[in-house]
Amino acid sequence: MLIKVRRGWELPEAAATSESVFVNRRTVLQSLGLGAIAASLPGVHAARADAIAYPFAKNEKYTVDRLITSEEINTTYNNFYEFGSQKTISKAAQKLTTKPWTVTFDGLVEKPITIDAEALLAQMPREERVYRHRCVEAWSMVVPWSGFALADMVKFAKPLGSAKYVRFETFSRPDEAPGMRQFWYPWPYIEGVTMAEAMNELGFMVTGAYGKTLAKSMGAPLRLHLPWKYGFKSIKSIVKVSFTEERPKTFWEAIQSSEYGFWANVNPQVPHLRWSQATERVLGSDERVPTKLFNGYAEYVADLYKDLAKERLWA
Ligand SMILES: Nc1nc2c(c(=O)[nH]1)N[C@H]1C(S)=C(S)[C@@H](COP(=O)(O)O)O[C@H]1N2
Ligand SMILES: [Mo]
Repeated sequence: MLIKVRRGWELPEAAATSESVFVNRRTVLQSLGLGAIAASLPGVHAARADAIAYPFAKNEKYTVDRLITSEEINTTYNNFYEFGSQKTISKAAQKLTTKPWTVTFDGLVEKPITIDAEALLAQMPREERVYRHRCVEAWSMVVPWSGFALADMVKFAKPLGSAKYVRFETFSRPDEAPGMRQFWYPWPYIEGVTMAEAMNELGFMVTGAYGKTLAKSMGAPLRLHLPWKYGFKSIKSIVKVSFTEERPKTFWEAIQSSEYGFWANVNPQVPHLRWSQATERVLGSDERVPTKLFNGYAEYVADLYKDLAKERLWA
């Protein structure tokens, strides 16, 4: 068996990654068995669904000219209303049972599918991507996500030509998630994108971060990340993906549609009712930096919106 150490895991990482992440990654590598390394190489699929090993090979196409936010901050400063409306839900989130976990694909598809989350991961081309992550509350992070392209998952689901939107749904477990007992919220958490947005190369299904399985507070075992949109679009702990003809009504739209629209693309020139979006607080530093149009991803996504000028594309 040929064991090849991929440059993407190591050398370029030293330049872009904070010290703690770099050290952690090396430790993970050292603790991997040979089979585990083979399983994480692109194109080599593990025979058993539970044999998927981290880290995944880094996709060097997506780089960010800022330091990666520390794992400590990312796992303990969260928005996850199922566990409470404060940032400090990390401990409460440990109650979530993430194994076994199934995901259902339904609606306008050739045939509905329910599949174990790990079996799904085993079938997808796996990679690591470093993305900017920008909340509408005007804080931001840089996160090394692991997972697979949303577009690949859409192809796996085999949607019909009549599908116009993808609707995502989070688990419903008030017994494990105390925030869900707050009946005035429109549970479960719902998000959605157009088919064109879902097929854009940037959309990413996240199963891990920092070279290992995703922390529960960050939306294990499977969440979405759309780096050009405000963070609330990036729905966590997904159990259902439906293809629809009608635009899904999202969780935040149901709460306050005047503040949280369907599109929610990052735009520094369009303030939210409560927060200016011109600059952002970089978590883990004293810095406040200018926010970029589409969060810095305009070259990838601006075309998606060129015929939609009459829509409320921002905030
Ligand atoms: N199911 C679910 N998904 C969610 C949320 C939530 O409360 N519940 N919060 C959203 C918001 S507002 C943001 S900013 C991001 C936060 O992700 P993070 O905690 O990993 O930074 O998750 C989004 N996804
Ligand atoms: Mo957010």
